[in-house]
Parts: sequence; structure tokens; C-alpha cells
Amino acid sequence: MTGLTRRHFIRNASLLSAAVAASSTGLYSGPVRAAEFNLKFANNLPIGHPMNVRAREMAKRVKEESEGRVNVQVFPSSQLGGDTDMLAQARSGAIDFYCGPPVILGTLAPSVQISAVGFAFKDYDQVWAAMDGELGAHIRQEIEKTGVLFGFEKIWDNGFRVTTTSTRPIAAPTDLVGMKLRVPPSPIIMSMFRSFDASPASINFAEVYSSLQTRIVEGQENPLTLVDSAKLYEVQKYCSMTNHMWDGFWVLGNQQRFKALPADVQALVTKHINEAGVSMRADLRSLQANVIEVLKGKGLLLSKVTPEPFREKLRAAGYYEQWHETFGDEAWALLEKTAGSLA
Ligand code: X2X
Repeated sequence: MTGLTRRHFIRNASLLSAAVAASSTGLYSGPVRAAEFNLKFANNLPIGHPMNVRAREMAKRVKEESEGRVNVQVFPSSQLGGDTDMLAQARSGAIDFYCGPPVILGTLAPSVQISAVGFAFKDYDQVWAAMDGELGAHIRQEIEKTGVLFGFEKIWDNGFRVTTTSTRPIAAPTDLVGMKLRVPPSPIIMSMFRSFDASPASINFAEVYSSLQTRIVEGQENPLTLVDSAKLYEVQKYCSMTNHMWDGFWVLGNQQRFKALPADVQALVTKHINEAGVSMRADLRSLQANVIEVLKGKGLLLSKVTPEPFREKLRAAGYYEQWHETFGDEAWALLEKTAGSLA
């Protein structure tokens, strides 16, 4: 094992033991009494990310308010498998709640990806107006129609995605030509980077750090707060603020498993999951306020990017036309209602 690989291994091992410690504190505090309902809440993000801080808080509140009847166990860092795997487990009911990024839910229902159309949302006012409004309601209906999963009302935040690389900064679309870039297993992100003539590789988040470290890929794209919390700055040199799309997480439940719970348990869990989502949005917002300084301090070379040439390239490649056709006129109109014209 090389020094670097060992370091990565130890880092993961310590995350894992921290997670075990956290969940066992939850399990054995208070009067010893077996829970009636054990529910699994799984995601791909590091244990210290606001998603998991708020998820653990949610689990604690659910446990307290149900007087120990309901035990939600939080599994961060892809502990139950990569995203493709977690999605399959959520569908089968092996995972009760899965934080599913819209970008990778295209295999579930194509329209779930509509919030990830490139350069659509300009700021958070637009994001929350759409996602807490008609567009979000439309997407949740589409998820529900699968007959397998459903989405809780408040979508959780990930952020605006930027591009980090080890070889060269991205200032213009031509800088992306031929670039080996990790993207999530996501049809819509894959299509964007193919339109830029890059060479995107679909890799689950669980393997992002190691694929950058071993230089299987030159770069990746994710929000600044995740570049920080997943320590991607350790294995990347440049960070180009492409802000090419907003991304979040639908907390997905398994319809059958959830309906089998008593109504009061359903209501309690729903309330606390939605509240946790709203709180984590605010947590991320405050991290975003100084993340640029934090990342500069860690040695990353940050640069601003003018979006218009990138949009122009996407238009010319037929990207917007293609996704408009996939999502249909009705959904596209809902997107443009907040994001403005994308033609
Ligand atoms: O896999 C990613 O890049 C991540 C963490 O942003 C998603 O969940 C889409």
C-alpha cells in the first residue's frame, strides 16, 4: 500500500468508526428498549457534511418524540453502497430513505433530472421558487408515478456545481475538449460534458477521491462546499467556478415500506425530515459565505468563469433542444417560468 493510499484508507476507516460511534450513542443512550421500527437513512456524503449533521439531529428528535419506538439509523459516506446500489436498495425496500441526487435519478423517471438543466437557475431565489413550487411538485408526482418511491416535500441542497482539475483551469469551453472528467452516473451531466467535447467518465461519488488521486481522471465537478468537506482540494489544483448547474438531493422513501408504518410515525418522520432539509439548506448557505477563502487557504487556485460562451456551445450542440424534447413542453415551461428562456 502506498503512503497516499494508506492515508486515504485510514481517513475512510476513521470516518467509519466515527459513524459507528455516533450510531451506537443513539442506540444505547437512555432506557434500554428495543425500537419497534428500525429505519435506514442512507447517502453518499461525508459524515461531517450538514446533510449528515442534520440527519443525525432528525434521528435523535424522532427517537425522543416517539419515546424510543422509532430508530432511524443514518449511514453516511456510501457505507451501504455507491449511488447506483443505494438507489436499487431503496427501490427494493432494503433502505427506507435514500438521499437521491436528481442528476442520477434519470433511470427512475427521466423528468427528475429537469432541475439539473445546464445554466438554467441563476441563483438560490430561482432554485427555491421552482423546487418548493410548481416544478418541484411536478417532479415529486413523477417520482410517485413510478409506484415504488416517493420524494419528501423539501428537497435538500448540494449547491451550484463548479469544476476542479489537476491539469489546467477551465476558462472557456475549448479548455474542456478531451478532458478526462469524472461525472456522477448521470445522463444529463454526461450529455453536457459530451456537448463540450470533454471525455466524461461515470463514477460513483464513493470513488471520486481515489480516481482523482490515482489520476484515472483529471478533474471532477461538484459544489465548493463538497470540494471542501470531501477534501478534494488535496488531490486537485485548479477550481474554475463554472456554476454549470444547481444540484440537490431528494429524500426518497420506499412507498410500500412507508405506508406500512402507523400514521403517527409517518407524520413524525415526515415533519423531521422536511425540517432537517430546511435547516441543512441554511447550514450550507452559511458555509458558502466563506468557502472560497477556506479553499484558497488550502492551496486551491480559484478562477471565475463567464457562463455565456458555455451556454452558447450547449445551444449549438443541440443540448437544450434534446432535453426539452425529453422532458416535454409542460415541464419545460415550468422550468422556464422561474429560470427564464433557455432557447
Ligand atoms: O456524486 C456526486 O458528484 C454528488 C455527491 O454531487 C452527487 O450526489 C450527485
